[in-house]
Amino acid sequence: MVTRISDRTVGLERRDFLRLVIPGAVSFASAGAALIAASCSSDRGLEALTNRDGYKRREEQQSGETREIALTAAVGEIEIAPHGVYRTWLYNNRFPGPEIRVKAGERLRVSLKNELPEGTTIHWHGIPVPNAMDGVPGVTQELVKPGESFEYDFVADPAGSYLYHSHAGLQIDRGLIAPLVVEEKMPIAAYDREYVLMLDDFLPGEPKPLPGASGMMGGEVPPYRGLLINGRLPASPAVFETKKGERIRFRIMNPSGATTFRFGVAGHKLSVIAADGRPVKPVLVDSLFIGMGERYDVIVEAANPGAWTIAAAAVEGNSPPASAVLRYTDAARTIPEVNSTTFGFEGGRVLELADLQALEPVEKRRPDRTLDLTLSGGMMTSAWTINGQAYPNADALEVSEGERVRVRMINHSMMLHPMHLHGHFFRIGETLKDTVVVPPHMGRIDFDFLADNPGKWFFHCHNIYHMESGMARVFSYV
Ligand SMILES: [Cu+2]
Repeated sequence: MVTRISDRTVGLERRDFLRLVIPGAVSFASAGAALIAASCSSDRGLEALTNRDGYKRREEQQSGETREIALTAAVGEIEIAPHGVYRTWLYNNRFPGPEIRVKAGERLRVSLKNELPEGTTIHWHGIPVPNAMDGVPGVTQELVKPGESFEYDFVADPAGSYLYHSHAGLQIDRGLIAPLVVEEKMPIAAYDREYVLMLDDFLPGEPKPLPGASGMMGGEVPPYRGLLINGRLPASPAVFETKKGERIRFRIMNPSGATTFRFGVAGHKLSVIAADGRPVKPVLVDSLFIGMGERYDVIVEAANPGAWTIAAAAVEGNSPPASAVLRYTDAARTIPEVNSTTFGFEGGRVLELADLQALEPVEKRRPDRTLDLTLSGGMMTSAWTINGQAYPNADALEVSEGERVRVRMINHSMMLHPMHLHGHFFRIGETLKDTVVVPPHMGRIDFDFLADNPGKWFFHCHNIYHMESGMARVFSYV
């Protein structure tokens, strides 16, 4: 069965996605024995990157100023051209929310004031914060009620591309999403200018839980009205300027509610330099897949003057691709001619997980504990489950401090699941990430993490509709 899953001009089919993603996953699983055999005695690696000694250690790691930031979550209006003006929920009346940008080691004190009609929280996606700062209602804090405030306080470390967003219910699909950039003290690559690209799906009005599906897709997709880059539909695209000879760093982030994208820049290659904030050995590709919650940093060499489409096409669902424009300052035209060849998705090299090799040392010691997790749901039921249980009616995943935990996931459903672990980076293959897409139809992904940041850590599918319907657990070690 081959299902057409996105705009025809992109020519991406589910079959292609499976082919591209599964080989990497299989090689990680089968490489397990070799990894154990090759385990070394060094503990640097993960420990150097993660929050081994908890909050006290991180306080000591503050090496810069303290930044005080005020965020108000409130009802506001956004214009989504050409559709019109919508009332939605926003941080500081901006969509996407205001970028927070700090240097590694700076302390962030963010005061959140809730002027929404419902409770909310903020999660600092990807940063191994102290547990009490993690922003998961019912797990690490109570909902911040309407009219109340909460202060988040943590050291922004390590450097990388992150997100911040609401972790209450389906509020991500209201507009409560924003980029969080922690700049390196020493840049991981040379570049002349930088742009942040927020890939999103556009849902007017109130997000509602989805019913179970009985159709071929094995799961519902919300009634999105289009796909966005930096809050703009293709009819009114964001334009990113460059000059011939420049190197551009794009921080590509996917804070969307339920959309995995294939991303590319027509006429240009992408040199991938970081995955989920962690620097990797540069890999030159033509396009990449980015699931909900994932981030990739890429360098694009501006060597092909003109105006070019930056495209992000949905892997599931039927919305036409999101797009923006890369425009050389002396280009005659502002808007590229859109046709089937301008996306650059035909053929070419697509980033695979197995291509990613961390620049930092990664620990490969034998795990102390292995957990097998089966991801299911979507057929004849609205529940999405892990080992048959739908959160919050689900057991905690018990681990102990200091353990190396291996998580082996298999996806019995027909939709992909971007699984996100709070509070830690995990090792997958030769790299470190915090979110990884488990492919549909028996896709397998294994990862290892070091239980070095005590607390109750949410682990969940970052498709918020799956999360809200049960695909979540809590790793607990306190
Ligand atoms: Cu999911």
